[in-house]
Amino acid sequence: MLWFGFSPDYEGLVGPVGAGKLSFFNSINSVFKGYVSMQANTGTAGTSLTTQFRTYFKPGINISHVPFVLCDTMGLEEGVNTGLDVDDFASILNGHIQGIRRQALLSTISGWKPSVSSVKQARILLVGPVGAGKSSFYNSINSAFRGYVSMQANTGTAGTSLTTQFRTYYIRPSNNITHVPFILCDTMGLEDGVNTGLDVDDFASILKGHIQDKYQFNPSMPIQPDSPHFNESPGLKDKIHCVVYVIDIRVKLLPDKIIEKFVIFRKKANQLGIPQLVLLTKVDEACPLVAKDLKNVYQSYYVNKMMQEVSYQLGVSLSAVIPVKNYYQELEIDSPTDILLLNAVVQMLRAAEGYFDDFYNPEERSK
Ligand SMILES: Nc1nc2c(ncn2[C@@H]2O[C@H](COP(=O)(O)OP(=O)(O)OP(=O)(O)O)[C@@H](O)[C@H]2O)c(=O)[nH]1
Ligand SMILES: [Mg+2]
Repeated sequence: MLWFGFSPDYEGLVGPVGAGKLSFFNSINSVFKGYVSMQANTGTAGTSLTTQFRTYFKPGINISHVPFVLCDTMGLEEGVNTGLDVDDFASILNGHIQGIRRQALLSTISGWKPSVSSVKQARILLVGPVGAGKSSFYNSINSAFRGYVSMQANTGTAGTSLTTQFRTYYIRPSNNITHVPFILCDTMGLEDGVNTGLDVDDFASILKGHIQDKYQFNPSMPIQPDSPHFNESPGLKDKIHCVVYVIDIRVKLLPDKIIEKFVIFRKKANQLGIPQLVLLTKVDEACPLVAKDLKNVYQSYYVNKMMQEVSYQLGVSLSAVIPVKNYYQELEIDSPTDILLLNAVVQMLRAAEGYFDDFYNPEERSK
């Protein structure tokens, strides 16, 4: 049996039929679980019993993060056109077989923790124009973690913002993931008029951790300190650690009034030292190439042009602009969508890490 280690996150098992690749996975899994586990099918069948490419990782009871993924393949056979093919082998190495990338991203996210011990989860704030896809992004991330499409937050189009409350959404740990190290905060949409949509004072209060879950926004008046949803003395864990501006890729030119609001928001977030990213949603509707196959997203001229446009309009670097497609009508999750969504979360956690670095104190390091 050959053992290929090709990144800290993945280990690939490749070898002749019946060499013991799956039994090896079962054995490693048993060591982690503390009892003998036979999750993967093993046995002898003449030709390879494993006919699928599979990725496995599972934290045990006392272990919250397993820092590798075991990837199992079909057995090698002597003949031509039998057993694992050399082209498929190359595709696996290059990460083209989607399961690996998705599992690796999930593993990276679940293994992440803030470098400040008093904070267990990064608070990520979603802001952006009405209908940009803020609530859908939460639903989509929740779906990617659950493994099926979930539509917990209300989404849709209503002229003015459908979301009128401040919501802090936790993602429930599932079978493979024991800890989800971030919280997504959803807000009312931005509108171009005065006294409509999310107000800049409320935005500043959210950043500082003053506004609590389920606060009902009032566009004509910001939150008052006597509100039951006002937290007078927020800790570091209640503050926002990363701001994400959510923008619909199909909007070629943002209205001037929205740009003006973004400029004020950016200034506030900069003053508080909070990293900021841009999420470009609805890439599935950006151009026919991407509509046909989401994997073409970084090859699309139109997507790239819009990424540059938004980076220029909002004054953020191009590397801070992340394209995604949300789940909005699908009944099942799919790997290319999950990969873009989970990659966006990884970028957000890396940005939040920069925020925590400012509070880094070797004495108070996260254990
Ligand atoms: N094609 C496509 N449609 C999307 C995508 N994301 C969201 N939508 C649609 O866009 C509409 C608005 O999405 P929401 O998630 O409600 O937008 P929001 O930013 O929360 O809007 P407000 O709460 O009103 O400010 C919904 O009808 C979604 O179905 C996407 O990635 N692709
Ligand atoms: Mg919403």
